[in-house]
Amino acid sequence: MMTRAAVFRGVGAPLAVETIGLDAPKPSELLVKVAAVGLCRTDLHVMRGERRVAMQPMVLGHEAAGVVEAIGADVKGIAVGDHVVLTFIPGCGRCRWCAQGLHHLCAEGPRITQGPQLDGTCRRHDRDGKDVGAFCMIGGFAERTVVDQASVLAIDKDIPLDLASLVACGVPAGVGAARNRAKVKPGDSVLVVGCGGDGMNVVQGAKLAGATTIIAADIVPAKLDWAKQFGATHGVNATGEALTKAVLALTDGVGVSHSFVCIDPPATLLPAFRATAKAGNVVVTALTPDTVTEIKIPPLELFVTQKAIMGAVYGFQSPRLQIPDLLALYRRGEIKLKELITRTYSLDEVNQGYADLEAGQNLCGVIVF
Ligand code: CXF
Ligand code: ZN
Repeated sequence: MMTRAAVFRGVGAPLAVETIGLDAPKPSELLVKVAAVGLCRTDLHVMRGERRVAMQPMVLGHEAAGVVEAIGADVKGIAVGDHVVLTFIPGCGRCRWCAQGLHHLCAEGPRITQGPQLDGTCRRHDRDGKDVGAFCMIGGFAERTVVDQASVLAIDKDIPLDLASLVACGVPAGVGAARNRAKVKPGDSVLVVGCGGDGMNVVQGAKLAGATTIIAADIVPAKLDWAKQFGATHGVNATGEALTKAVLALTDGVGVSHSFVCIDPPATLLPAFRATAKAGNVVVTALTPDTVTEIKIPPLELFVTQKAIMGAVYGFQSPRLQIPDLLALYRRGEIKLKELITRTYSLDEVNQGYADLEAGQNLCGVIVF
C-alpha cells in the first residue's frame, strides 16, 4: 500500500512530506493506522544532525498511538481494532533485560537509530524504489506504519489517542525519572532544568511523589508559568552560575535533594550538579549531541559531595508496566495529559510544528490525523 509520511532526507533540510510504499506486515508485525504522533525534541536532534541516524531517507516520529488494521500470523495478544501505543524501544522479550521485565534496557535498543525493522529489513520504499528507514523502528510521522509486536502495547479504548501519544515518550520519561530513577520522596526538594515535554513531566512526577519544593528553571518565561500549573512551587529564569545561585538561595544554601537535567546537558549539568545537596541525585533525561564526548564535573567535587549522577531513558521502567500505570493515574486525575498539548498540527504542518518547538512556543505539539 501507499502512505503519506514525513521523511528525513538530510541534515538541515525540512522533513519532506511524501507518498511512500509500505509493505504488508511480516509474521511478527502489525499495520497501524496512526491517530496521533507527538513532536519530540529527539527528532529535532536528528534533523539537526546532532543525533546521527544510520540511514537516509528515514521516516521520523516515535511518539505514536493508533489503531491496529492488520496483524501478522505470529502476533500474540494484539488484535485488529485494538488501540495501541508504540514504544520507542522495542521489548524483544528474549534478552537478559527483557527477561527481567526491564524493556527500557532491551538489548535491541541501540538499533533504534539504524532504520530497518527488528528483523533487519525495511518495509518502506520511496518512489525511486529506495529503502526508507523508520526512526525508533516506528516511523510515526505517517498515516500508516508497520511495526514489530515488540514495539506495540495495547491500551484501553476509552483513552483519547492524542493523549495516548503523550504516554509514548515524554510522560513516562519525565514522571518516571522522578518516581523510578531519583525515587523522589514526600518532602523532598527538586530542581527541573528545562520545562519542555520531559521537564514538565518531571515537575508533575515530583509533585505526585510528594516533593514540597519544586523549582522549575527555563529561559522561556511562559514555561515557568505553565510549570506552576503542573506543580512547580518556584520558577527561575537563569542559566549557569546564576541558576545555581538562585537555587541555593531558595534552599537555605543546601541545594535540592534531586536535580533533573532535561535540556542541553553540556551546558546545564554542572549548574544543576552544584545546585544539588550533598548526597543528592542528578538525573539526566535529555539527549546530548553525539559530538559532545565529555561532561565537566570536577572529580574531587563529585567525591567529596557524594552526589550521584544518573541517566534515565523511558523513565527507567519498562514502558509495558509504566504506560498502563500512567493511564490509570490520568484516569484518577493524578497526572495531567490534556494540558500538555499546546497545539495540534496536520502531517503537512510538521515543519511548522518543529519551528514552534524551536521557538519555545510549545510544551507538546501533536500531529493528529
Ligand atoms: C530517545 C531516547 C534516546 C534514543 C532515541 C530516542 N527517546 C525519546 O525521545
Ligand atoms: Zn521522544
